[in-house]
Amino acid sequence: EFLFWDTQPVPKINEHIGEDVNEAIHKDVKVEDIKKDPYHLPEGFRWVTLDLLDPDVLLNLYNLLNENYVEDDDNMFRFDYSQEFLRWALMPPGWQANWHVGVQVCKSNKLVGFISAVPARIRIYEHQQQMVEINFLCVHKKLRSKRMAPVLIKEITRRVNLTGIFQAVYTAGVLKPSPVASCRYWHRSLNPRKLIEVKFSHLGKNMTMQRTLKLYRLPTETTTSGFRRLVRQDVDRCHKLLAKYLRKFDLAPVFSKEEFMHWFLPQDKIIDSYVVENNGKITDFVSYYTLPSTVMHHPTYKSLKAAYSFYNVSSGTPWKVLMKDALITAKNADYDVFNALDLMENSDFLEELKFGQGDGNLQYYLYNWRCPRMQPEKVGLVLQ
Ligand code: MYA
Ligand code: JJ1
Repeated sequence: EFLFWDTQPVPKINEHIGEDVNEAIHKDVKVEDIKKDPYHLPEGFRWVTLDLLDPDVLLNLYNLLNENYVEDDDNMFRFDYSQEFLRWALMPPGWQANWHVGVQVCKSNKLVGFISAVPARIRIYEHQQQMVEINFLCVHKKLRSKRMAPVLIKEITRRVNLTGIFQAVYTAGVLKPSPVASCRYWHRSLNPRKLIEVKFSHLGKNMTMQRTLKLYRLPTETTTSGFRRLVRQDVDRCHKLLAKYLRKFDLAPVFSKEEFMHWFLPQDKIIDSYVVENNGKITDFVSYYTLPSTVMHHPTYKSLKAAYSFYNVSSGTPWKVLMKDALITAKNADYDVFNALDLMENSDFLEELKFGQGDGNLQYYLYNWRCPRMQPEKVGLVLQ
C-alpha cells in the first residue's frame, strides 16, 4: 500500500500507541555514520541548493510553486505563495540554505522539484524536541508519479540529520502513515459575491444574493477598545502572552523572542498582527497571514485573496468579539475570505462568526516520533 512510507520511521496506519508513550521511533544516529553524499537522482537531473536571497532564484521557486503546488480537490484553486512570503516562511531565525533543496533539469537548468526545512523547537505533550518543519514539497506536473518525492524526502532527511536533528513536523492535505491529528478548514466569506462567482462558495439554500451579502456584511470599524496593530515595543509582553497560552496544547511551538519577532511583526502582504491593550496591559492577540490562490479557470477573476488565521490569544476580550475585529481588519484590507482550522480554541468562534466548513482537511504528522493521537482542539501549531 505505502511502498515508501512503510520504509520510514513513522507509525503504521492503525498502530496502537499506549497513552504514556512519547518517544523517538529510532535512536539518534552518530553524525559520522550519516551518508555524506546526496541521494541518486534519475539521469538528466541534478540537486541544487537554492539561494533565496538571489531574486532570480526566488522567482524560479515562485514560478514552480505557482504552477505546480497544492490545489483543492476539484482543481479549481491553487496556492499562490508570493515571493516575499516564501522568503519569510523559508528564512526564519536559524534557516540554512542547504535546507532549500531543489531538483534541476541538467540541460536547461529548469527547477522541477523542491522541498524545504526550517528549524523549530516543538513541544509534544510534556516533551520539548528540536525539530524541523518540512514544507513546500513540490514536483513539476510533468514529472509526477515517477517516485521523485521519496528522493526529495530522503535527501532533506539526510541534510537535516547531518546537523544532529532527527525529528520533523509537517502537514498535508492527503492521508499517509500516520497523522498525529486531523484538522478541518473553515472559511468566512468577506466578499461573498466574488466567492460565489468563482465557485469557491455557492448560494445557500433559500438564499438570494441580496440576503447573502447582508448575512456576511461587516462594520467598517473594529469595536474592541485598545485594539491596534502589533508594534516592536509590544514584543516582550506579547511573546510572553503567547508562550503562556500555548502551554494549553499538546502540540505547540516554543518560540524564542527572535522567532516571535520574525513570525509576528507585521509585514505588508505577508503577516498582520493585532493586540488589545488597555491600561497598559496587553490581554489579547490575533494574527493572520496572506496566501492568495490562483483561480484556475475563470475568464475574469484570476486570484482570490485569502487571510489564514495564524496564532491568536484571548484572555480579556471574548473570542467572538476579538475574531470579529480580525475579520473587520481583513475585510478593510480587501481580503475575499478568512480561513481558519478547527484547532486550538477556534471552535469557540467559527460557527458564531459565520465560518462554514470547507471541503479540505489538514493532517498533522511527526517524523520519527511515536505518541498518542490528539483531537484538533489540542493542536497548538500552525504552519505556513
Ligand atoms: S505537503 C504539500 C505537498 N505538495 C503538494 O501537494 C503539491 C502538489 N503535488 C506535488 O507536487 C506532488 O504530487 C508531490 C508528490 C511532490 C506531493 N506528503 O514522486 P511520487 C508519497 C508525504 O511518485 P508525486 C508538504 O509539503 C506517496 O504516498 N508523502 O509522487 C509536506 C508515495 O509514497 P507511498 C507524500 O505525486 C511534505 C510517494 O510519495 C505526499 O509525483 C512532507 C509517491 O511519490 C505528501 N504530501 O509527488 C514530506 N505526496 O508509496 C515528508 C505523495 O509510501 C517529510 N507522497 O504511498 C518527512 C520528514 C523529512 C525530514 C526528516 C528530518 C529528520
Ligand atoms: O479552500 C478549500 N475549499 C474551498 C473551495 C472548494 C472548491 C471546490 N473543491 C471550500 N469552499 C467552501 C466555502 C464556503 C464558504 C461559505 C460557507 C460554506 C463554505 O471549501 C480547501 C479547504 O477547505 N482547500 C484545499 O483543499 C487546499 C488544500 C488544503 C491542504 C493544504 C496542504 C498544505 C500542506 C503544506 O504544509
